[in-house]
Amino acid sequence: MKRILLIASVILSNFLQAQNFSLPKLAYSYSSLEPTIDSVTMRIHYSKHHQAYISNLNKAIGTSNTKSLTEILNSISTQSAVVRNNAGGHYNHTLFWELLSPTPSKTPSSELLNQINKQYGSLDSLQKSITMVGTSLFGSGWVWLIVTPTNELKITTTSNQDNPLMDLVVDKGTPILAIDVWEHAYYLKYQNKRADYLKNIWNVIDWKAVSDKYTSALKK
Ligand code: MN3
Repeated sequence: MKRILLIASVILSNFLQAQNFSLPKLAYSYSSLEPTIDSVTMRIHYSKHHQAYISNLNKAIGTSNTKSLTEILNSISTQSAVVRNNAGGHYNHTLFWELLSPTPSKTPSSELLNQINKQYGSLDSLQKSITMVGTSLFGSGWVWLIVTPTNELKITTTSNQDNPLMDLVVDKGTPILAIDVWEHAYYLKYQNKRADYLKNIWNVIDWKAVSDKYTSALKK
């Protein structure tokens, strides 16, 4: 009987620990986004910065956490600053990696393109607006394209590692495009020239990935 209880408690504790977080696999190599994003930046950004957010998040939430990352973000106002920074850091980077590709599709789905044309005139003008907004964001943060609760597109920014899923941000919605504008994302190659990084990043943004996120955001 004792043995059965022990086995049951081990199984249960493994189940409860299932919500500790780990680094997602990259779908490409560190060097494959060259020359837009250099290999050293990719390696440090992914294996050091992103890993640090995950390690700090796991440490802060403890082994008894059963909430998903989205659940944590949706109620982030009830969490500590450490959880806010690191849960945001984990979510934001996971999304960012998924949107980059060495062989990106350069055209959105017709569904997304129609909405872009309706609201921004053209894909080119949307990209220019995102570049401009990201360039003028003061300090460290992210520029987003989100789907609002009324299914409109909106370009927004957040500071530090905040994101549009957090209950305490002004512009809430489902992110379909995320661009990291922290200096660690571009400084080795672009130094202080954030605008050049943002102009070039479109070379590796995969509009197929953005479009897929748009379709699932609409279903929510
Ligand atoms: Mn980063």
